[in-house]
Amino acid sequence: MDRRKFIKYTGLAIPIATGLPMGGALALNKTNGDKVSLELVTPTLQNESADYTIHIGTGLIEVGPQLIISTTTYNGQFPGPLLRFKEGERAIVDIYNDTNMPEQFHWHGQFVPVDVDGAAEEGTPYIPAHGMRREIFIPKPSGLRFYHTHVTAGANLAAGQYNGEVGPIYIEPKINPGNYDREEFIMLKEFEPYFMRGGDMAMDFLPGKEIPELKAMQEKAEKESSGMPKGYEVGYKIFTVNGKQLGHGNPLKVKYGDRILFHIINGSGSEIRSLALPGHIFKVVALDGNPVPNPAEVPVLWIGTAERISAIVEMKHPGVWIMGDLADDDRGNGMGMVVEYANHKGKPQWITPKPYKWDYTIFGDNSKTVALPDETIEMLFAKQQAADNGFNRWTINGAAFDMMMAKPMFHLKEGKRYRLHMRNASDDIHPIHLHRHSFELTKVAGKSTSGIIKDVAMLGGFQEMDVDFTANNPGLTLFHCHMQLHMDFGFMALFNYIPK
Ligand SMILES: [Cu+2]
Repeated sequence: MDRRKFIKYTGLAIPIATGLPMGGALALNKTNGDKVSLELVTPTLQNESADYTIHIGTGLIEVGPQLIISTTTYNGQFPGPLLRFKEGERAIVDIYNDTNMPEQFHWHGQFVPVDVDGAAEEGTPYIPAHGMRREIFIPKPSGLRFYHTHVTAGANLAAGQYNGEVGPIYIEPKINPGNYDREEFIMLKEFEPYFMRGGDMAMDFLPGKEIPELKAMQEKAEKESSGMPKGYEVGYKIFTVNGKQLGHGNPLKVKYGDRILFHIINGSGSEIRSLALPGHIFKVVALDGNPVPNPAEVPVLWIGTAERISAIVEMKHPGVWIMGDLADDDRGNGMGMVVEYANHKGKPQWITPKPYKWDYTIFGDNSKTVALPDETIEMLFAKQQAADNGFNRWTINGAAFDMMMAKPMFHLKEGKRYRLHMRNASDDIHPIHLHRHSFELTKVAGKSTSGIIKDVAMLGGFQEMDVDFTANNPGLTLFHCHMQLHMDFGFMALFNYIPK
């Protein structure tokens, strides 16, 4: 580390450190959210080496036969390298930005301080173009997490999460139930984006009925803007699993009776994905890396942008199969991988599964009544069709997020429990995401549930959802739809912590 960078780092740490009482060392061992920033001050030797080094840069990746694309990657590969951490054990990661643009490196789903989180809206410093940052933090909670860029792309399809800046993280739990033979990490990702008018994404796989009042709101807005064309949406030409189109990657070789734990990440900038493996079922054991109260078996997975699913598949249907997306076009353009049983050869088979509704609550404990929160925060999401240079503008409680002002809209008191009562007055599905905290699903499409802990959840068109969380990680906290196109055009809000 050069002298200037070292000073920058200690410049951050010293004021906190000098404020520590003599007994502060005890606090360093605590891993509850509110003590996390103290961990930053643990002395690091100037020459202490990093656990991982990441280089952000433009590179070429081979996604198909004779098909090489240029995109921004981590360490020249897609997906970025798998980072394994141990829960609660301090980690050091050096991030070098070898591009010409400032970068944000977001630790998605972790309880980290603002300085590390990787969101400029919260105040995380940028990693300067051709500069670096050393980040020191306590990885948590355990389970499947991931990292991705967090810069605004706007109308630039070469920026943000439209490119290859996504990689998996696994934080080893202190106790591992280990009821499987091996793990496979699966990253779903599209490339070669383009703009089109109107979308083609499946919208009918979530349960629940549309709420007439919410539908009427959109219809009223549409009437007021009649004559406007539909806003731009993003489509893709290339679809990959772990950076390879179907048939180009190595087949997943399995034996009869293998129990494989799939860790699946939707690394898309804007798409919702589905996944099926003909003749097999998925036993969902964790959502967004967090074990579910009721591991249930399902024929199909639906995974919103930035969601993760950990599911065990018992290999009991010999053959050569395609594990792929239900959308024929997307699978045809690469969204799938071959699963090949030992001693079986031939053309991989695909069988379209029956339509299946994706209901989060089947994984929950639906017998308990969740305690009332200290406060309920009302949120209404709406679309202003093509209102921003042909792009849809998105609002939360009537306001599109203003990147320049970055003014907190919602206020939290540390230790209190909050319910977000979210209502979607648009026909789009929104994978909503809260930074630096996890939330518990408490009501989805009219059904109460408990015990499902997530950091992203899909809110259906004209539907409602309640999620509860405890304000236990002070500092600015970003809330947004995880679709790049929605968050960049208004669908964001900041929470701040205020004195009790
Ligand atoms: Cu959205």
